[in-house]
Amino acid sequence: MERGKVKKKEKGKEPEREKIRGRGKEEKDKRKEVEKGNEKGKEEEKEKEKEQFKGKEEKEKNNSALAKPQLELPEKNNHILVLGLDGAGKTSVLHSLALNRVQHSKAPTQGFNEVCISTEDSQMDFLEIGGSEPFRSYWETYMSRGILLIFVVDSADHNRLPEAKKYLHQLIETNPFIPLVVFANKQDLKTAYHITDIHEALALSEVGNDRKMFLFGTQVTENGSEIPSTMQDAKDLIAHLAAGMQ
Ligand SMILES: Nc1nc2c(ncn2[C@@H]2O[C@H](COP(=O)(O)OP(=O)(O)O)[C@@H](O)[C@H]2O)c(=O)[nH]1
Ligand SMILES: [Mg+2]
Repeated sequence: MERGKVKKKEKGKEPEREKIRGRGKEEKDKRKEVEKGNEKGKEEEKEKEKEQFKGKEEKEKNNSALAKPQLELPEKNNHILVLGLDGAGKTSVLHSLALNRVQHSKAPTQGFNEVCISTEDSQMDFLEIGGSEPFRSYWETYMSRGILLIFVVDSADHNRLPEAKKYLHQLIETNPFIPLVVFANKQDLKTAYHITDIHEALALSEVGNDRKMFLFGTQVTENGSEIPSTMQDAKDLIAHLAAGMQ
């Protein structure tokens, strides 16, 4: 496993913003912007109601079949891809990285979730693709255009680790050089596997000698608290890797 030496930035120095564009049919108007600070209250309540309603609609739609959903597909290249099985914590991790504050996701991602993180000296365009069955068919499509793969696993979901491993290896086979950053998430849970076990369960020693690979133990715990230092380190590393791939 390779560890990158990345200069640590001063936390909280530059204001960061993220833009989130839900791309599912129902998600278009869902979330426009997540910003640090106060713009909560009433707006948030309204959004919550909307989300609940949309979630219901999506559920009904998806129950009918596992067919490819009708989605507006992101066209941009050079994305940092955020993939992994549903429920692993992709959205939570991504939003926490964007805000430097823990932010639990409120609903499963139905389709695409684009998040742009701008810092003083760089801009990173993340693309999360929903991890449930109907959306996995899009993963490979975006692999060839991605510059970095962040693969998130639920370290406590032991039963699904073989499935996660299968998808991960299928994905990286399609792009032999894309750097890989694995987040062994939910380390706060008592039953979570340690990162050395995750390394083994995902057969990370087999990802190829020509590929840069990094593994982080992550956790998204109390809403609003500062992200753990490992997540800050991961964010710095991702910025460094992404800059090298542009
Ligand atoms: N305990 C714990 N729960 C988490 C963590 N990360 C995410 N979750 C929860 O796991 C569920 C799925 O998270 P989400 O980010 O939507 O997963 P996604 O489907 O991969 O995007 C949500 O209820 C989150 O609050 C974590 O590190 N620890
Ligand atoms: Mg999600």
